[in-house]
Amino acid sequence: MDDCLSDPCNNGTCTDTGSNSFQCDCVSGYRGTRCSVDINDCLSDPCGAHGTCTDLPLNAFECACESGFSGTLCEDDVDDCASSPCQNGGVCRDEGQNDYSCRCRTGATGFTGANCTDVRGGWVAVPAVCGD
Ligand SMILES: [Ca+2]
Ligand SMILES: [Ca+2]
Repeated sequence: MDDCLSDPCNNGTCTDTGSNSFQCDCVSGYRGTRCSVDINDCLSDPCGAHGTCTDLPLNAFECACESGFSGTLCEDDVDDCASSPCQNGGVCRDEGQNDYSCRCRTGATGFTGANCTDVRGGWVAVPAVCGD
């Protein structure tokens, strides 16, 4: 009789190989004698150090990225300078995960503070008013 009639291969193609014998040709992503084992696609740690991997059916997985990282494999360090946090002409530099630093403009009317919002020395140069 045809041992493939009962459809024993869950995720594969059955070949009758004789009396009470069959062989399953598994589709990619499954293994086992009846192709019922979903291969864990997270074993190779595809999401890296900044993501958590979830195995999905077939050859698929999903990465949940930790804060500050994005991309399919969480490989992109989010640009923390994108919102232009440095004020008054300060130059922003991305410092990795959820961090940035500002290099503030210095000089007579320089600025300081984390976002270059404080006037250096605590005074503001105002135009002199003449002929009051
Ligand atoms: Ca899988
Ligand atoms: Ca960053």
